[in-house]
Amino acid sequence: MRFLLSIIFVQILYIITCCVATAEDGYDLWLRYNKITDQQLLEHYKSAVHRIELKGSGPAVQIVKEELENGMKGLLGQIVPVNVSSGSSKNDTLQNGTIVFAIIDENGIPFSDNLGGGFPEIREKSAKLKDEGFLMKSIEIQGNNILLIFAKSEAGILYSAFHFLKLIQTHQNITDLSVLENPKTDYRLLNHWDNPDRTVERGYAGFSIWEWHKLPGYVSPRYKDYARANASVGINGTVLTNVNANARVLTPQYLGKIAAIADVLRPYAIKVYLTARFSAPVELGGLKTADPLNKEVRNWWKTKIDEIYKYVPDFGGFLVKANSEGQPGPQNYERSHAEGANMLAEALDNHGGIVMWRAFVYSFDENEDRAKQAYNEFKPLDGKFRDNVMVQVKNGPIDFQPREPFHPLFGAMPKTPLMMEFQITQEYLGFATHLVYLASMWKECLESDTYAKGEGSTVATVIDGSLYNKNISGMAGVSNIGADRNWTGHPFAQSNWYALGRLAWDHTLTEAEIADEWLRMTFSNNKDFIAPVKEIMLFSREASVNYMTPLGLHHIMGEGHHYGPGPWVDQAAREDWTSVYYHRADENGIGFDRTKTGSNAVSQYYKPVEEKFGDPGSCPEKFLLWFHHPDWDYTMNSGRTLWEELCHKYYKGVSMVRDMQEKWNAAEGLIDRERFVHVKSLLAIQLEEAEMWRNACLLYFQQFSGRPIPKQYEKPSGSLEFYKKLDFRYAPGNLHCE
Ligand code: BDP
Repeated sequence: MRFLLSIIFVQILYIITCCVATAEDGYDLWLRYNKITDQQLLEHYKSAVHRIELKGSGPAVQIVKEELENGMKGLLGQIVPVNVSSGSSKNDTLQNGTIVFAIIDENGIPFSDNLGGGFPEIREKSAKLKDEGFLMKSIEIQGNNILLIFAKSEAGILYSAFHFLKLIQTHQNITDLSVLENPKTDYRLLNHWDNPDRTVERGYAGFSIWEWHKLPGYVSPRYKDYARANASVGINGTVLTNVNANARVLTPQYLGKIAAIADVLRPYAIKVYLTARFSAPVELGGLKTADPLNKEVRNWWKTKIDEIYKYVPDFGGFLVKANSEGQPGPQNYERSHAEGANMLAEALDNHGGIVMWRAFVYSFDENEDRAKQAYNEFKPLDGKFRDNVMVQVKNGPIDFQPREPFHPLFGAMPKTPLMMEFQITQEYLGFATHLVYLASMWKECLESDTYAKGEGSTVATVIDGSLYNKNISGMAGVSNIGADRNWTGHPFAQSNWYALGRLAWDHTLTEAEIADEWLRMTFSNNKDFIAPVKEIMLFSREASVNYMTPLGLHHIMGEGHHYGPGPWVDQAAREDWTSVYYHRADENGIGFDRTKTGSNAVSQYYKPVEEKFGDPGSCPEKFLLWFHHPDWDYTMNSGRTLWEELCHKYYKGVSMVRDMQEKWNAAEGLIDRERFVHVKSLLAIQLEEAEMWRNACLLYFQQFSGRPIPKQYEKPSGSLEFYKKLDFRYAPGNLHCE
């Protein structure tokens, strides 16, 4: 009887463990190594991966071993031994089903001509390998199938391991591989807008993951999982602190904490960067000035930077927001952005560090169209920056709006490496409540043709350094990560973190390819799930543009917190923080005239882009109200009037959310209940808020158009007054609310 009871007990325990193990809370992101359920496939992988030889040494090699062992155990449900050895192995016997990961040194490939027909191709490809890249080649020797994976560095072997695991996670062929991967940009960074008190500027997934008050005594295990996730998508740097910088992070008290984080990230090939408050020499050093040409100031920074490197020997460098939105900068001392950047860059250069100097500037005194100011400020400085400075430019000329034309600085500074700044956190795209897949937006920008050197001078070619032969290149994303259990709040917001890494690695990937691999790894390989849900992702951004800011409208959100609609905002600390400044709706029409008759911002683009944007007839309708102020009866391509088209777009946006809901509901049962229900609830909120955006904006603009909302559409449920009274002041991420 006792025996029977103990069997029952063990069985109950087993059931409980299984349930707990399968509960999905999103913490594992796309690194879920769940066992493959398709038996045939499982057998196939089991025979293809018999044993793993890992050749090399260093901390990343240990990580690769751990990751591969865990991965195989999870995916295949069996232990695959990973045998680590260093040095070359010309005499190795390569059995069937052996996977060889090897860091190749200056002596080249550690196997001689013992590689069957694959050898010439391997030699040729390995010559093209860059530092962080990797090469995969399936070969057959005497009937034995072997997969060789080579890299030149620990980072490369790390990336190759995640790539290999991804192939199995996404059910790809691994027996006939010929892959050469090199990253397209050098600096692939997250920018955390995190403060020392753990609030996150524009953060919607809880407090900052950096537990400053407990560091360095307690180092959260979460940092390692963060590093893993980033390394798995090729992110190799992270700026830990907010661009609205706090000088205290540069004090020894904080440097000790930063060193502890850097120690966790280092083996994952991730460098740590900080934001530098320009006035730090005054605030911390007690100097009377922070003038970048002042000797004492220069010395202060040099000493400070030397000190940082004592704590973090591979410190990456600084990200700087200067003379923007009240931040101090070189212009306080009548010096240029270049003079400011160069002072820091010179001191960092001794240690191999870089400066990322932000071009997001607009002045308090300037009475110029805000969209033009960064270009006016930075273009004349082309050629004036040191080699280890990159100018970091937001994708569009205003501020991460749901849709903006590309920033005119791209292509306009041939002598300066320009780094891309995308925003992963959805400040203007429904926070962590709306499902909006941002890769579509980023690709739209990357593929825009600047015509800087004629046709084909896309933004991507500026960013990856190929257009003007730059030595360094980079892409950054403003992080959407917080202390929420699932990291990003919305389960689908994880896809935006993932996509940033993937596009920084390879901007030629399509948004569909990225969505596909992310869905497979994060949810399921079931095609009945993938096909409709991928569709949701791919049209989600257009849906959000439609229900928020169609036809080129921009910056019409609530003031301060930026949540929900606020086209009526006409009072703010400055004119260009109001909505009316941007939409300019009146009885005649709507939109910001940025042609010759207006601010002439179009003149900042190269021909023929200038002409295309400058003429309402050729301007893509998605940018019409960005560049023009057509009248309400202006005829659109559809034959509708502008007012009708505006109504059409807003209603279309809402119906697209309904479509998202329908498709999602059909996925019930195909994935875990937890995340299914979570997304379903958020989609219901998204629908409500899409309706709120539509109703509020149309009722507001109708005051000017004086035209009815066409009969075929449902009537707005609330009045304009109702929407105006909604108060979102406590929406998260707004650190300046009363
Ligand atoms: C805006 C944000 C503000 C940031 C600023 C920036 O509203 O919180 O500090 O951008 O990028 O989008 O510096």
